[in-house]
Amino acid sequence: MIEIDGLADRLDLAQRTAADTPSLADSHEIDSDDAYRIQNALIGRRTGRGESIVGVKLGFTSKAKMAQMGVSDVIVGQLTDAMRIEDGGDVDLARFIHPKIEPEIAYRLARDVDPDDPAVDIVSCVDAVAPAMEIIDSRYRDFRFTYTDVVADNTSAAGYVLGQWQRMQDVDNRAVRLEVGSRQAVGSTSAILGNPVRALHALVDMARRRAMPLRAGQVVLAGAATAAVTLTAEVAQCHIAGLGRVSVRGA
Ligand code: OOG
Repeated sequence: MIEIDGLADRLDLAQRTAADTPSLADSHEIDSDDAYRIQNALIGRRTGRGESIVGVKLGFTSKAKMAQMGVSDVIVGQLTDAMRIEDGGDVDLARFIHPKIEPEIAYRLARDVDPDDPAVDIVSCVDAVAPAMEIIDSRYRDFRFTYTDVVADNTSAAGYVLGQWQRMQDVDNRAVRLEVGSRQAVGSTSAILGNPVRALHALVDMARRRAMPLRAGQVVLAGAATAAVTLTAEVAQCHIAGLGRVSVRGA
């Protein structure tokens, strides 16, 4: 039997104290179901402290990310209100262990989505799309983890920032540029599963398998379009052609 609560406590403490922890896989045999149970227990600790769930995020939806991290299957994590950073705002780097930042597309759900309904059309439930960035901060030592480790660790989710919402539209094949100080990563939105809209379909699939509710008003981060860049005490900004720009400043 895996100690779901004990492992969730270990990851929760690592996040709250910004102190890394060894990979769970070094000492435990964890399967995907256990990993999502640990993730839910971890989120339960956050909601128990008054945070609310405001959305979901997908990970490993691009080849660049799969190659960077050596993992090759889509994962899903949960976003809470405490992870939100205002566009143009400062982000205190001392909160994190070894933060990185990624350029993303965000979708907004205008209606609840029932993943068990075989006729569900998630795209028709989305009313807006925005340029976004996600801060990831693996709680594992040296950012080294297995697939089940990263799922248990809420897919490294640590922070997110949203630009201006735009009407829902096809955002395939848009140039993406992430700059952190003088470092940059460039790519295209089509790096996200061939078209970021596919991330929405992948999400319905995951939500069905994991009994994960998808509610009106929630944000969906579709996954990084490029490899992640280390976040330092500089301005990080992301530009997506036709959608606009979003920024934060590491402080
Ligand atoms: C896991 C999170 C990956 C993405 O967009 O692919 C992710 C990690 O690399 O630590 O969020």
